[in-house]
Order: sequence, then structure tokens, then C-alpha cells
Amino acid sequence: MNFAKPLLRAATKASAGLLCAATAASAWAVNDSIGGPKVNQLNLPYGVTEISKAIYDLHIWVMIVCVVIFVVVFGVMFYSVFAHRKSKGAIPATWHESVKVEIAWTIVPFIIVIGLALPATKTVVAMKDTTNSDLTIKATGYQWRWGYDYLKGEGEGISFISSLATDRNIVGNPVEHIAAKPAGDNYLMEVDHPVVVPVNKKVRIITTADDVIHAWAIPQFGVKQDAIPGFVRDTWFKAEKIGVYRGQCQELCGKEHAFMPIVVDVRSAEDYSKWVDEQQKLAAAQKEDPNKTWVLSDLVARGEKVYSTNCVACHQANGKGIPGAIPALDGSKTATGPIAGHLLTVLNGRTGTAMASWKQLSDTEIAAVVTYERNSWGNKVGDMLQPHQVTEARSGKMPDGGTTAAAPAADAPAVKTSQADATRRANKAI
Ligand code: HEC
Ligand SMILES: [Cu+2]
Repeated sequence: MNFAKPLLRAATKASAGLLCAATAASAWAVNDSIGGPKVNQLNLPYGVTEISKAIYDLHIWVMIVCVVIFVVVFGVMFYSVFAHRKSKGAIPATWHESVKVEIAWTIVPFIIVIGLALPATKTVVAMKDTTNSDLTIKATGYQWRWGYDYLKGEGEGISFISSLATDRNIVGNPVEHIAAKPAGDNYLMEVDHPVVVPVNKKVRIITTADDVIHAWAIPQFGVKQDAIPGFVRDTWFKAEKIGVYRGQCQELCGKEHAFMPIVVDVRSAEDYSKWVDEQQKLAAAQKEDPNKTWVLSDLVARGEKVYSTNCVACHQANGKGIPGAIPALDGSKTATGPIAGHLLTVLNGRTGTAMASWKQLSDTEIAAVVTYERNSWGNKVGDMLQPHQVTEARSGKMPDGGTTAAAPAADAPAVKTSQADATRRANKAI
């Protein structure tokens, strides 16, 4: 009976494990995503736009045609196999080249194809008709977030970056965090700045991208449009119901592809006007004077915000990076070396690596994030970058504390870039 004890212990352990799993499972309970898919939803969403409804109806119509064809063809086939089998003494017919049959099997499929193609073409043409829009918004795909610029119509001039709002700490790390801070029903489908639009207004979305191909899609609107670097594409929707609608980037665009959701908040005309008003006031209040001279602590505080929105996904909140993939900024030669090299890395990125150019950030944001990195974690350089120095750097005048060529560890990016440029030139010459 010696083996009984460990066996019992193992059994107890296993049941404890099961219990744990069960508790975890209850914490995992999901509800319908607000504006996204429902739990166990199998069918397409009916949606809230003319186009999404047309797509849904088209899908049902094609499905019906397919099912009818299936039933008729297989019905005839099985009936023939059953009723005219050899054991019943069936004798095959001997006729061939029947004009009647040949005409029938040409005309019937033709009618079927027309019956499918006509409504499909009508829908596709309607999808492409972006004329007479009330509002035009440009959506730019970045690795891995969306930028929105309201180009035309009420709200013109509003512009913001929309990033994932789900706490990165619970991503891929659910069990430890579930008790402390359970993921909401919109886990990975929520953003800090949703696109706000008015109800019952035709919104034209112009898509493009800064780095690789992304796609802007909202299933509830029946909208999906690739966002291609160097090209401009467009699509449209006219939401008929107030509410929040969700989608995701739908073109595999790299490591964080799953983390760039799209959220559209459809509001009443009055609420939309209110929002526009707020945004414009906010923008005016927040308009940062690029000539303002900051003190270190303010710049570091501002930089921390910029860092946590844009850089933590790779460099981590503690600045330790990801061993083997992302260098630590804590103790990094670049982040503690000459400021010019540091700035250059952030401004230009590093060709051929995941470190993209961040030139789309404002001068203040770049100055702040660089200053933050130089004075956080174990880094205590004590110097800072003023926004006007970023302005100058954009036009080629690097700040003191090392120029492109002088920075020892930090000139690596410059060398890499020029090598890449040389290769590109060489390739062009061929
Ligand atoms: C997509 C992932 C990613 C994001 C987001 C990202 N970086 Fe990087 N970063 C990298 C990688 C990878 C490198 C290493 C590049 C190389 O191999 O030279 C790097 C290098 C750096 C370096 C140089 C480190 C050194 O020791 O050489 C700095 C400084 C830096 N990043 C700053 C930033 C800042 C500031 C942001 C946010 C505005 C940011 N990074 C966002 C991936 C990223
Ligand atoms: Cu993408």
C-alpha cells in the first residue's frame, strides 16, 4: 500500500488544479462585445449601414441559391442511384446529343449566374461610391496604431492618434492579472481615442499607411479597405444607429497586428457638434508652443506619457526591453550617450529593425520622450532636449553634445542608414 499515498497526493493536486481552472474560467466569462461580435456569433453581423445590410442580404441570397442547387443536384443523384440501381434491373438510356437538354443546361446556369452577379455588382458599385460625403476623415495605418485627420466637413482640422487602451500588463499574462484587474468585455478592442462621427451622415474614409499595408475595417458598417503606403484609397459608411462599433486592422502588418483596434463612436448630430467643440477647445488649449523652454521635471513627466503610449509595447515600462529582441534603454549607450545620436535614433528610426521613425510625433513629444529616457530608471544623464532643438534637428541642425558623426555608439544608426541608402542607390542604378 506504499504507492497509495503519492497517488492520493497526486489526485488531490489534480483536483486542486481543476478547481483553480474552474475559478479562472468563471473570471474568464465573456459577454457580448459592445459594438463587436456577440458571444458564439456565427453569422455575419446585419450591421447598421445600407452596405452592411446589402452584404448580409447578398450572403443570404447566395446561400439560398447554393442550398437549392445542392438539394436539387444531390436529390436527383441519390434518387437515380436508388431508384435505378442494377439490382432492380435498371437499363441505361441510350440517347445522347439531346438539343433540349443542352439548351437547358446552358440557359439554367446562365440565369443562375445573372441572378447572383446582378445584386453583387449593384452592391460593389454602391460600396465604391464615395461621392457627396458630409465628412472626410483620413485614416493612416502605423505599426501599430491608427492616425485620424478630419479633412473636410464639421470637425475639419481635428487630428489624433488612436492606440490600444487595454492594459498591456494583462495581455498574454491573463491568469496572474485576472483576479487583480480582470480584462473587460472589450479586451483588445478598445482605444484611447475613438473616431467620433455623426449618425446618418455619409462619412468618407480615406486610407493610407506610413510603413506597411494595414486595413481599416468595421464589420458592422460592412467596410474594409486596405491602407497602403504611398497610395490613397477610400471607402464610406453612413451609420444609421447611434452606438459604438468596433473593428481591427485586417491586413497582417507585423508583430503587433492584433493590437491596433478601430473604434467608431457614432453620435447624434448635437452630440457630435459638442464633441467637435470640445476637441477644438482642447486643441487650442493644448497647442504646445514649440519655442517654450521647459524645466527638466515637466519635460520628464510629459515624456513618460509619450513613452507609455508609444514605446512601452517594445521597450517595456521598466526600460529593460526584451532580451534578444529589443535593447534595454536602461543603461543603453544611446540613451546615455551624446544627445544628438539619441535624438537621431528616435527621429529617423533604424533601418532594417523594428525601431521605426517617430517623426510623426510633435517636437515637444520627441523632446519630452528623449529627455525622459535619459533621466529615468538607472539613466541619470541630467541633460534635456528642448522642443526647438527638435525643430532644428528636423532641418539638419543637430543639437550640441555630439553631432551625427561625432557620437561614438550612437552614430550606429546614421551609418546603418547611409549604408541602406547606398544600397538603395546601387539597386536603383542597376
Ligand atoms: C516596434 C518596437 C519598438 C517601438 C514601438 C519602439 N522601439 Fe525603440 N527600438 C526598437 C528596436 C528593435 C531597437 C534596436 C534597433 C537596433 O537594432 O539598432 C530600438 C532602439 C531604440 C533606441 C536605441 C537603443 C540603443 O541602445 O541603441 C532608442 C533610444 C529607442 N529605441 C527609443 C524609442 C522611443 C523613444 C520609442 C517611442 C517613441 C521607441 N523606441 C519605440 C524597437 C521599438
Ligand atoms: Cu495593421
